[in-house]
Amino acid sequence: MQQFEKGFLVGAATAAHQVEGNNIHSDYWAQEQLPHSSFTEPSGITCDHYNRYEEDIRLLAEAGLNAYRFSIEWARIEPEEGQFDTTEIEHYHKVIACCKAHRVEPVVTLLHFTSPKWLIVKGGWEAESTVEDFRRYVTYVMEQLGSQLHYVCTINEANMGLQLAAISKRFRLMAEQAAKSAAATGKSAEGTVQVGMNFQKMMENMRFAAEENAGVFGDPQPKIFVSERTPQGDLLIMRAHAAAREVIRTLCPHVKVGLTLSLHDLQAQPGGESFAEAAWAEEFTHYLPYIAEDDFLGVQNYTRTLYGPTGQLPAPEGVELTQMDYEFYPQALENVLRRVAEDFHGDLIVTENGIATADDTRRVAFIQQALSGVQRCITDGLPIKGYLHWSLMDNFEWQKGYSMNFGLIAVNRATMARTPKPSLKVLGGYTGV
Ligand code: GCO
Repeated sequence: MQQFEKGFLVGAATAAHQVEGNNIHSDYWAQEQLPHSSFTEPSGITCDHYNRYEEDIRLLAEAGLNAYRFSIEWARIEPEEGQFDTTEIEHYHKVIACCKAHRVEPVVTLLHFTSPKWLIVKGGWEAESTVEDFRRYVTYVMEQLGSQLHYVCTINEANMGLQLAAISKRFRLMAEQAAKSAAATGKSAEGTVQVGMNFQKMMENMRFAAEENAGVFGDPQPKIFVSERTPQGDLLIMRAHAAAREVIRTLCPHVKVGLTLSLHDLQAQPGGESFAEAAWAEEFTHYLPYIAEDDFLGVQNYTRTLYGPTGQLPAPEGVELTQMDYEFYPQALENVLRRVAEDFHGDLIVTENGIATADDTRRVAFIQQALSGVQRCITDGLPIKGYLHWSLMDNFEWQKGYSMNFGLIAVNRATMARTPKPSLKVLGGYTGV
């Protein structure tokens, strides 16, 4: 094993809603409570990280990691439109101070999927007004916290909505076919999107859920961040990103700013080239004009996707699948980094990469193979500045609830006791000194 150079960020990532607990003013919280929710269970207190962040950051630091990526929860900071909660800002002040006390670099994400419920009632991520609402929130956060930060991700997986639109379309077709042939094909569709989704459950509940959503949000299909995105909504997100970047550059010129993208290693088999090209254009290339001025791009990769003459293919027969039904394929990260660097010329930070498995020895193998790839890229001159593993701890995997084990630390759901897994120490061993 070869260590990274001193200064390279070796860390782990979380997102507020997945670990903090009791995110009661958020859109997700509201959706989790609906009688016909697509969530297998509500988030509840999740990992109680809101109260236990000191222990979690200490465990991260003790294992040798030097960076922690976490998100600020907009719904906590601005629970009602225009009303900022100073006690919540104070909370994040303390989290950042705790990182610094442990010589851990905080990498902050301003929006990681969840939004305040009021924003969605106003039309959410398809409404014009969201750009200015986001600007106001970002201004407040940067005024309060910006002086203590060096790295800020504006929006997590800005491309997720388009990916969902594509997969939902495919899933609907598959579900129709499956209904005809009575074959259950839902599982493999979920395995092709890098976020916990229950498409089968969503389809079954659709009609009831629409009524319930209309009751809560005034819209049978509320436009949350992780909704099927229209092309206009996609542009709106780019404008929200640009607004945030402008605020950050003005208030905190010392901060490096970027967004993150969910990127698959798209591989074409003979005849699948045009499908793979089109998918890459949608997933990555068409964002280039909007991110060209960013300081860095956050690369988030978990697996590869194969294309054949008829389009996307399932994982090959007999390969190892993770709990998420992704193919175990840690080489994907290197391929994605090399491909991205052809067109994006700022720094690269791996802001997520990981594996859902109950067998930590597979996580160790995944990390070792993924990091060998990162190191080969660095040797070839790619400007990669950090690797932040998903995730610091087992947590709330969105609609899939607590069934996925992405963590470097296990969390006992009854007692909330933390147990570092061997993989935590293995990752910490890569930190340069
Ligand atoms: C993201 C995420 C994370 C997920 C992770 C595993 O940033 O994409 O969806 O929040 O938990 O990708 O699916």
